[in-house]
Amino acid sequence: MLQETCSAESALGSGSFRDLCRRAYRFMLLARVAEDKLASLYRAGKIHGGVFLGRGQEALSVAGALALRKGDIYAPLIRDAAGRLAFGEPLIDLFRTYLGSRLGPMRGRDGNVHRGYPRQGYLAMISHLGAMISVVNGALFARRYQGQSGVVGLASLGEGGTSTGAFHEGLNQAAVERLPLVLVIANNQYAYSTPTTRQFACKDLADKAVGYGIEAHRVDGTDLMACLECLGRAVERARSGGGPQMVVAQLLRLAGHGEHDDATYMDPRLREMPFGRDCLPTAEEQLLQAGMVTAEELAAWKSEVQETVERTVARVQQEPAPDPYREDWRALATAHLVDAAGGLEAPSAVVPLPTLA
Ligand SMILES: Cc1ncc(C[n+]2csc(CCOP(=O)(O)OP(=O)(O)O)c2C)c(N)n1
Repeated sequence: MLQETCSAESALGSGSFRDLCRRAYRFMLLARVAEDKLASLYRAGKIHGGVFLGRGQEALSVAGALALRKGDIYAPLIRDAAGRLAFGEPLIDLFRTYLGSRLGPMRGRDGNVHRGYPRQGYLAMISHLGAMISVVNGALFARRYQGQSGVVGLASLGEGGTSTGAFHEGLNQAAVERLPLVLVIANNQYAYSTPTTRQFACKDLADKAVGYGIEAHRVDGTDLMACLECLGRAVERARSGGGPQMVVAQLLRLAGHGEHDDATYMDPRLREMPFGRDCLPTAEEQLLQAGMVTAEELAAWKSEVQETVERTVARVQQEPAPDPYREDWRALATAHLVDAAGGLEAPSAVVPLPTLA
């Protein structure tokens, strides 16, 4: 049974890998700048509800999304702003959801991250704690029954999620059925305030794969190139009949659980560990050293991204909030939303909402 530790050395010389790294970095940067903006809007009292950031996890997140292709299934979680953008979600959807715009994919009804376009394989998250594994399994079964092959489903998870019953049931089913599932576990050292020592007793989470009879890949989640190589390989293994793939990444949550959480319980020494570094400046260094980008390009990208984020927020702040007197509230908000919004290829910005009753 394959158990490997990933590095990017073999991929370094290739031109397509260079392009992939450049794209990946830009999505990481976009997510970081957008999430920093969200944090400041939260502090200014402009956001009702929680804000959950993926700071420190952008490299892994983006690598998962970029390893997928059209027709695949993607189930991101709360730390996956970078992956969502890389999978094709328009930036404006993020701000419209958090700021409660009626023009957003959830029409202003969701406070933060439960958005998606299921018809396009981009699943709306139910819970952070393992629930999405069996949803991805279901989507993969549907493709199987429709006679489609070569489709991969990727589900994100935190290490805390691996302690749940949903994790066990979902992963066991995927293993028994040899579904093309890629389960990406971001071991960011804390589940809210619970450290890994109180979460699992095995030495390495990847060891759990043996018990399920599936393949495992270990990766440094702060190393963009290693993540791209690792996720590319895991997705291809799943696509070509290798069964479920577990990817376990070591990194550190560089924020609180949410922006309401000052995370004073976190051990500051973790920042000094190899997995404690910030993947964004690390990726910049990597790209510069490999000659994949120039300092001038980096500077231009940064100001372009900053400007895009500011412009998007300014636009969303002018948009209407839901009107309780005109909304056709119903138990399943998705009854209208998903079909109407147009999804990933036609950003919701240009698609009219359905007529309200
Ligand atoms: C049943 C249930 N209990 C608690 C929560 C609150 N909650 C959401 S995420 C989370 C921690 C998850 O930790 P982990 O899986 O390690 O992911 P991370 O937050 O570190 O990305 C908790 C306690 C919840 N959503 N559902």
